[in-house]
Amino acid sequence: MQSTRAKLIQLLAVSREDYISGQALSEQLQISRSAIWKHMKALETEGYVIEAKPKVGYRILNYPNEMNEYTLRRGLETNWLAKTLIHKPIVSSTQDIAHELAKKGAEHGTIIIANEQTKGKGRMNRAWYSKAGKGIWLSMILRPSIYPYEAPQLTLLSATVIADAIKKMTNLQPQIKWPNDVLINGKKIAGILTEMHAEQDQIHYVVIGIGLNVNQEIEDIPAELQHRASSIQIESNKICDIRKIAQNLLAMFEKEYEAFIHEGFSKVKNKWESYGYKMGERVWLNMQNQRFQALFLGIAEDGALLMQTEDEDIKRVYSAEIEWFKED
Ligand code: BT5
Repeated sequence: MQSTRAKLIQLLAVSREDYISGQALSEQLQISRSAIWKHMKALETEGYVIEAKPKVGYRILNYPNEMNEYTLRRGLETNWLAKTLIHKPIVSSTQDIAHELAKKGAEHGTIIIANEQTKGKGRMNRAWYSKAGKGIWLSMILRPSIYPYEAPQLTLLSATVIADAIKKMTNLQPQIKWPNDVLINGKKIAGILTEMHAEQDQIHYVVIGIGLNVNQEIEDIPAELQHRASSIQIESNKICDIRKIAQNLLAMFEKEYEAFIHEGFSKVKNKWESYGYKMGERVWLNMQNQRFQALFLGIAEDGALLMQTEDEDIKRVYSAEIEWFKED
């Protein structure tokens, strides 16, 4: 059951720039006009800026830095992405909800976003810390017409979109650590988890999970991660509007996803390389029980890492443990 307050916000959000009369609100919510006025005052203490025009009605001039379906939708510039948008205050993992919905036939572009995750997931069952109200924790359901082997390219695409959004909205310089981490000043601030349900040559659906640390302070980050994880606020010293970043992220993702589907991976590859962490540097690789140094040249057309070994051989690396943070 939606609370009266939530219904009130919804009615005001739907009428957007137009005023909605106290009479209409009182009829639709079945409460008195003085009760409406009290709710409006309460909303103002929550950070909403409400204009009350005598004899005309009410409208919301500004929303607080709070995420819900209405605040997220307002000002969201997408065509199909987030047409179905589900916001939850608290979930175990947005990935799990996305999988359940996708199995039941949820449409391409469905977004599940939460304020807090109690069991956020990284790759290989690692934990992803998702403190309430401090970041963007979202999953998108996509049904792309690509082959399953091309799906990892969507991870690389997502990383470039996160980096672009950070660059656009802050004065920070993001970098992407292959394959799925976005770093600022060498510390991880975002991670991507791409999971899919597919057959040999057909994708049923992909769920892309994005976790982006926005307003954590250092004490919000678990002690054991503080030396390698960070947030936009820690790095920029500014509190950011999480909702605006989420909206930008979605609008930019939609555009780049369409370009990728129609034009292929090469633009993503170039963009990715412009952000590539340690590109042009030597890194240590552990592969097939061997440890060797190689020069990180960039990524291939299929998203693999291009590594040049001591004997000048160029290897395509799809999975290897890379010692990104080792200096020698
Ligand atoms: C990732 O995994 O980086 C993918 C993270 C995806 C999270 C999103 S949030 C929305 C959606 N719903 C979910 O349940 N998941 C997705 P991986 O590369 O395996 O990195 C995981 C590692 O990052 C952990 O083992 C920690 O070392 C570190 N880590 C955990 N939480 C972090 C955080 N909030 N910020 C930075 N690093 C973190």
